[in-house]
Amino acid sequence: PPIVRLSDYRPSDYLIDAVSLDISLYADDTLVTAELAMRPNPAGVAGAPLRLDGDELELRAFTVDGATPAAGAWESSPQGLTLHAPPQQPFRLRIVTRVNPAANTKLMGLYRSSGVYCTQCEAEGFRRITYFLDRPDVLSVYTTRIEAAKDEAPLLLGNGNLQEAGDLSGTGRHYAVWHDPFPKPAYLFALVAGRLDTVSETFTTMSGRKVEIAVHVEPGKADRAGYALDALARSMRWDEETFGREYDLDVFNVVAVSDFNMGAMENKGLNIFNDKYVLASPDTATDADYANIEAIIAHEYFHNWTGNRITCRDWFQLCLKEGLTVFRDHEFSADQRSRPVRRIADVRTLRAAQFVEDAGPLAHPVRPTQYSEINNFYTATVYEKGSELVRMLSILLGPEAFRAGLDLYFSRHDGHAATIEDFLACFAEAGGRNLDHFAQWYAQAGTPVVTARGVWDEAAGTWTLHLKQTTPPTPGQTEKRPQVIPIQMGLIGASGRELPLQADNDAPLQGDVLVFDREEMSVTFRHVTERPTPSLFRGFSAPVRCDIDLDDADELLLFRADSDAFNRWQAVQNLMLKHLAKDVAAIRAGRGRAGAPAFIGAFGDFLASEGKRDPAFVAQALSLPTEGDIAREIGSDIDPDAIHAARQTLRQAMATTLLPALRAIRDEAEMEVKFDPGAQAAGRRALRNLALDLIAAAAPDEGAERAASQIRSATNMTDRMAALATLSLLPGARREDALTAWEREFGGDPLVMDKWFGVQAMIPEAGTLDRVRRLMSHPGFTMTNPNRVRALLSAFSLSNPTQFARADGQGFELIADAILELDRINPQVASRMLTAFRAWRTLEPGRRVRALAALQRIAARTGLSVDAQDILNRMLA
Ligand code: DPP
Ligand code: ZN
Repeated sequence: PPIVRLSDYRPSDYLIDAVSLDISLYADDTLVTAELAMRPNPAGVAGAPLRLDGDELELRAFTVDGATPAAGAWESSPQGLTLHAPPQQPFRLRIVTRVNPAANTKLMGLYRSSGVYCTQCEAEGFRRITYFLDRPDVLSVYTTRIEAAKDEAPLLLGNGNLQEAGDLSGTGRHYAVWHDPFPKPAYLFALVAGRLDTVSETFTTMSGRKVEIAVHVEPGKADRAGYALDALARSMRWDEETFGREYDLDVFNVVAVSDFNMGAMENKGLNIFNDKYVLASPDTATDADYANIEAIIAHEYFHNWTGNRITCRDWFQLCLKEGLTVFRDHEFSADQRSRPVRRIADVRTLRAAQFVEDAGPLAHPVRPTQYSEINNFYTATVYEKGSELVRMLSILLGPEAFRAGLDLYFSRHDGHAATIEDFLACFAEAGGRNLDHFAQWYAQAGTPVVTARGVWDEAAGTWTLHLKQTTPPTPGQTEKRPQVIPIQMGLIGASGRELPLQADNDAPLQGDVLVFDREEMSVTFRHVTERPTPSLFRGFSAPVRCDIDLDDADELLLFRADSDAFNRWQAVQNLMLKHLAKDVAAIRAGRGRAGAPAFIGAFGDFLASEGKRDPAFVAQALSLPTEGDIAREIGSDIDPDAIHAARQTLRQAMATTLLPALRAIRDEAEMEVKFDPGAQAAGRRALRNLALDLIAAAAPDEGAERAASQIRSATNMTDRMAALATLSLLPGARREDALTAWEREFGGDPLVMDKWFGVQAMIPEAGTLDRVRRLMSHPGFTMTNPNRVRALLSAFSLSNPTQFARADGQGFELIADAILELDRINPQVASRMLTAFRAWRTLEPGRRVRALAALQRIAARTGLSVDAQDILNRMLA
């Protein structure tokens, strides 16, 4: 496949000022008439040929200024249309294409989902609707006429505001004309036509304008749309209050569809969502679902300014909109819920997804410099690390300069397609500082490792911190340079009190942020009269790994006394991870499992003292690292069975020690009468369910009994699902009965059945392989729906390390078979599933050989999609 390079960017030779679309919808025979008002771009090459992008298109008619051009003057194929010598003054193209929405299983362009017509155009889906300059720096004003059968599609939605609607008498068809006054790139185009139920309300903006906001869902599901609507109104208010951003159209529509490749899409005024991130009721959605819905509704809404009003010049700048918008949705969730608890959850995600990506063959800079398939760059690095870079900017600049920089960005680039350089220039100007070195974060891949060593001179009353940073090599980048790393920090005295931070005058310390921007640095702090324990990277102030020589007593002090909640959590994680890594080594060396570590003793007091005050935090702190976390800590020569065994041992030891306290939590907490999806109540449920899970580890029979009874008596899906997850780890009739009962009760509800598929796919037992195979032929499962595929197969490949990476290679082969089947249906979903192999080189040699064999078998298939080939090429390089 051809490679696109950032260094090859040049402006388009032609511009499209206005687009008028007429789309006449029929399930397998839709006609699209596009009229494009075009002109040569003064910034382009005069007289250049015009090449419009296409993808699997069928051309029906083509005129230039009303006339069909001469035979040799143009050519077309399903993949493009070229006009060799276009007019050199404004001209109009009329293009008629025919598309088949019902046959579109790639779910890119115009397709049907449960009978609803919908579109997905990011990144390059618009070219599957009509021939176009499908690039984000070509901005046009769109007017869209949608026509469909009235009974099939009573609701017709487009971008912008509704201009006109009516019936076509005698045909059973009707139409609507939507006009979007804001120039936008083609990837933000959308339409929806179908039979949908609606919940709506009026939102009054900060300047007093009335906006009709609505959520549209499949018939019969309106009672599950209220939370999304509420989250939308809260997002709109928050963006006004926090960043001064006001909404700009008369309507804002959100539509939930059941077949969707990604989470959701920020099309102008018409966001289209995967229904998993809209539909919620206490009976069907867990607290995690509610939190995700709130975050994704906010994310897509926030794109209206960071993505739509200001878009990206080219796809290499994807992080310009995604990193910034993830940062904004993280801040929103932190304000709506508990800031430290959200931060812990976000960092867990970052480490589980991005750190792994950054350490393997798919590592790439936040702003990549080349791609062969852009869909493969909607990654944790672009999104999550991209967000961390914006967070570091806000830490380095401080809140006022950061806000001023953002205001400047909004005013200077509104209506334009911008770059990372444009973005950073606003902060450099507003903050009065040079950000050239900081910009390197966008260009250099890999996770820096910061080694920190402290030396206390008791007699002098000084403490000197020696810092060193290195970044391991990544594909195509063997030489790494030092980065600008903000270290938010504090020093804790032996008694647990915070010591004042007084560094030497020339130290790059801004408040409590030490700016570490070279390979090595030493900073001396004065007036350190007692032995300090450093608390570094408070709030996870930089996306790095920190190597620091703290012993268990130091970690326990931080856990007890740190004023930074994130680092209290981190201290517990460090204690557990260090212990687990040692235990894994012992198991592999045949030395048997370790005894209960002493630090467990501290957890009892913690539960008792803070369990009631901040249950969500306590639940986070006492959640063991995942098997993936442990594998990352160990880094290479991974044996998932040894990791599983070590983790089970610690889980049991913790549970046994804490058993009385855990039982007390279970027995004291009363079941809630009315479900409250808020963070406080969710925290109580999290702690109660963690207690259940631990009880099952210490006393399996008691745990199974409690879990089975909770499934029966639960008044909400969070408690029900948590109990099923606990029970799923306990082989026996009770588990199988519960699974059967679940299927009987929720068989008709695909999203709830996804939880059932997922929980079974994650059972760490040899029998899971056959179970997954069986479930693949369950009537509720289909390879054509991305949510089903992810619920069963991604749960298996990403969250069941002992079975996916079975020593006999059968787990790899199962997923390889699925990828080969899926690639013919939906390449985007197939290539995403391939990335489950991204850490294959870190496995112990036997499993590594098996993983390689599975990858080579996939690579040997002819006719593989570009998407899959791209991932394979990089993974096997
Ligand atoms: N632009 C979309 C989003 O992240 C892609 N799914 O919001
Ligand atoms: Zn986004």
